[in-house]
Amino acid sequence: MKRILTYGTFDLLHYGHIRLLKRAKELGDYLIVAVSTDEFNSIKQKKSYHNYETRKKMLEAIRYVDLVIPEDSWDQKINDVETYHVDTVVMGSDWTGNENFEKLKDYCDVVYLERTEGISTSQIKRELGLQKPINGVDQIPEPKNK
Ligand code: C2G
Repeated sequence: MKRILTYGTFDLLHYGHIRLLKRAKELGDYLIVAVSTDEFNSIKQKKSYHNYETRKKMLEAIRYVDLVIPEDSWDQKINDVETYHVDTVVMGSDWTGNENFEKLKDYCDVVYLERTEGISTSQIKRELGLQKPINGVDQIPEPKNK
C-alpha cells in the first residue's frame, strides 16, 4: 500500500484544493492530510475563516482523503513520515524547493504538483469582500453592479 501525505490550511475549500487532493491520491493508495491547526496558522500568519475542527471535518468528507491529522509545527514532518510510513509527500508547486519539504527527500519521495491557476482562498475572500459580522449578524456585501 503506497501512502501519500500532504499539508495545508485548506480554508474555504475550493477546486484548487480538490484537484491537488485528487492528483495526490492518484499517486498511491492511501492519502493522509495534515491540516494546519488554528495556532499553527497564526505562526504561518494566516487567519482562516473556518476553524480547525470545521476544516478537518470538510477534508474528511472528501472521497480522496483517508486520514486527517493536525499540523501544528514546521518540524513535525520527518516524524509524520516515519510514524505513518509515508512513501511520498505531495505539495502544490508554490512549495517547489522549499526546505521544509526538500529535507524530506532523505526519508521519502517528494512531489510538487502544478498549482491550479485562477483560484485561491485569499482571492475568494477579496472578491466576496467578506466583512466581519456586526452584533453576530453577517453583513452581505452590496451587489457590485448596483
Ligand atoms: N493549492 C493548489 N492550487 C491552488 C491553491 C492551493 O494546488 N489554487 C495547493 C497548495 O499548493 C497546497 C494545498 O493546495 O499544496 C493547500 O493549500 P493551502 O491551504 O493554501 O496551504 P498552505 O498555506 O500552502 O499550507 O506546511 C505546509 C503548509 O501547511 C501548507
